[in-house]
This record gives sequence, C-alpha cells and structure tokens, in this order.
Amino acid sequence: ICSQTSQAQRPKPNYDEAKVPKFELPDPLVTADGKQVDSAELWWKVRRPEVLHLFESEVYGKSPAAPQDMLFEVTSVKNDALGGKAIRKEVSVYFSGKKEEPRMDLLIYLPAKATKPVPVFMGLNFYGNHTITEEKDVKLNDHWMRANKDKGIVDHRATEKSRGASASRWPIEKIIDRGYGLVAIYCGDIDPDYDDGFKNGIHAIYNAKQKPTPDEWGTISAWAWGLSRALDYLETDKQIDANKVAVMGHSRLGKTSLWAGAQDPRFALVISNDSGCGGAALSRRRFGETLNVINNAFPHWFCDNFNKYIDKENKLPVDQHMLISLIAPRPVYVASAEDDRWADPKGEFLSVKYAEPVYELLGTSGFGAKEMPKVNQPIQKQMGYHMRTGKHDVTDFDWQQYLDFADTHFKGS
Ligand code: GTR
Repeated sequence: ICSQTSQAQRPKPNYDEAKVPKFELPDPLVTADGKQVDSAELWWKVRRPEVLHLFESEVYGKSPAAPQDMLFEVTSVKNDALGGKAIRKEVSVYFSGKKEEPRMDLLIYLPAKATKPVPVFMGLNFYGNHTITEEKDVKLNDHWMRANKDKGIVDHRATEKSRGASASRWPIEKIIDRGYGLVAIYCGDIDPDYDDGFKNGIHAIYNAKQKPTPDEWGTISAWAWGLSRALDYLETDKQIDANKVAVMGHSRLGKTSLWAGAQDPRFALVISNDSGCGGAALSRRRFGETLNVINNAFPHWFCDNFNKYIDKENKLPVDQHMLISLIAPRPVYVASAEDDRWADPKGEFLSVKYAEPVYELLGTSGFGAKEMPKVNQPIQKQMGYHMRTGKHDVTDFDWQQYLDFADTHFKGS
C-alpha cells in the first residue's frame, strides 16, 4: 500500500457543514457512455453491472467465487435455550472442505415455537459469538482478536470474561419473541482485522502465492464473502427461510453488510447501522472520517485502488449512494446516531435519498424524504432511515426499527 501518511500529516476532521466542499455526484442512472437509464431492463443489463464492477475494482476489491466443497458441521444443538424459548445451534463452516483452518463458526438462535422455516437476521460481530449472549455454554471463540481489555480480550484471545461483553447490541430474546432467528458470526473467523499482508483468514487459501492485486479483495470484501458463505449454509438448514435473511452490521461491519447485500441478491433485506465512511456516508462530503483517514488507519479494509482517490474524491467514478442503489429493489435501512459525527449522519441520509431514483425506476415505494428527519423519527418505506439520539453504538431503539421494518417487508404488516 503506497500512500501511508504519518499521524502528524493527517488533516483534522471537518465537522462544519459550511466547510463541506461543493461536489457533483455521479448519476446512478446514466451509463458510462452517457445514456440515460430509463428502463428496468437497461438498469439490470447495463448500468447495474457497470456500477457493481466499479465498486469491485475501485473500492472494496473483487472476491473469488464460492468454494466448490465447503464442509458444514453442526457442533451443538440445544432445544431449550434462553429458558426454553429458543433452539440454539452452533455450526462450523470449513471453507476448504476439510477440517482445517480457516474455519467460521455460526451461532444460531431460532424461536422454539416456530412451526415453519423462520426469517432471520444475520450479523457479524467484533469479539466472538460468545460475546453476544449471556449463555455460558456457547463455545468460546479461539481465533485472533483486536486488543480490548474491557471486552476481556487478553493476548489477542477471548477469555471467559468476554462472555456477554457485547450482549447489549444483540437483544436476542426480543428478536426471538418477534418470530425471528438470529445468526451470529465473528468477523475475524473470516479475516482477522489487521494488516498482515493478506496471509491469514480466508486470504490464506486464495492468496497463499500472491497477495491481492490492486483490484482484488481487502478485508471488507472478505467479510462480505464470508456472509455469503454463511447464507450458503442457511440454504441447507430446513428450520430457516433462506429467502428471508436480513443482513445487519454495525460500523465497519455495517460497511460490510451493505457490500454483502449489494453483491449477493439472496440477501432479502439489508441494514447498515452507523456505517459511515466507506459505508453509507457520501465520500465527497469529506465530513468526519475521510478516505485519507480511513485508508491510512485501516489499509487492509479496501482494495489498493481505493487509495487513488485520497483527497481526490471527485475523481471517484462512484459514490456511496450507488452502493445503496445496487441493493434495489430490495428493502434497505440506514441508521445514524446524532453524536456519531465521525460517521457523518447527513452523508448517510443523502446516500439513501440519492439512491431513491433507482428504487423508483424499479417500481418500489422508494424513500419519500427530501429533508433529514428529526432525531428518533424513523422513515420506513422500501428504504428506511433514522438518526437516533446518542453515540456510535447499536441500541434497543435501533433494533426496534429493524424489527418493525422486517415485519413490513417479511410479514406484510
Ligand atoms: C473506526 C473507523 C470507522 C468505523 C469504526 C468501527 O475506527 O474509523 O470507520 O468502522 O472504527 O468499526 O467501530
């Protein structure tokens, strides 16, 4: 990675709306050769593949196809989890088809009283599946983790102290009570979150001989790829309705849920919680975190080509509203938090708004909002948005909206 700048050289983030530069966004509905996209057919045949390719080659990097022979192993089933209201399963996914690393573990909670396959939320987490639940008999993750004493991570490994450390972000019982399942995966099972030159995680299989080229997958693409592999498993699980999988992620993992949903049309609903720069926020606004900051702090997240646009956002052939447009016509929900200015709430709102023409072209109810709504006033049509009070986090308020949104789109209420 060529353009690392030292801490001292890095510009201060801008939080002043008056200092947001003037910019013109690329039009999701104009093809590379200047044709107006005025039909669904032109969108599907020409423009959508163009936009998808640009995100692959210039932003996140292209991922390989699914492996031929993955191995799924159910390692535990508990029929009376959560005091009897849930069925809990753990499933290991072996990417090479053999019982060897890299391996990704799924933790699955399903409503015990379900009489037919259930819709599920699926989401990556930061410190292992055992951190999302208070249940003590869930397997403790055995892979590398980022340092975090508060979360009980010692020498880059989870300890018993880390059990339940992120439970506030995953209201499992509420999700179950509303008739949904939850599928959890630790992102580092797929690719550990540090810049190791693409030697570990899933990159170890595909990039053993050669590191990714400038247009090939970084870590966000690897995580998104892993989500699709988890969906491959869900398609084999008779207790789950694989046509109703909502992919949800927070922050860097919200960037990932958007990219996963953009690439893989099997994700029926997509949720981005406080995803910010490289997620839902428009790069051209340069508000809060910028391309300069993110590519220097996390050089492994994006493909190397993304560095070309540092401080040259106007040269980007896409902006993040076009990422959202790739999800059309499927329901998409973007959430911001008022105090999370680093993630640029307004830029996140505008991405939804500027993706709306594609949702309209494809005949959906779109978004409908011209101006940013007041705090804690969700907008929910085919596209959803809210800015809640509070900081960068996932709260019960956020989940309340996601559950309501899923009810509308999955249950028709
Ligand atoms: C920050 C990063 C953000 C966001 C966040 C997170 O350090 O600048 O882009 O991804 O981490 O994932 O919590």
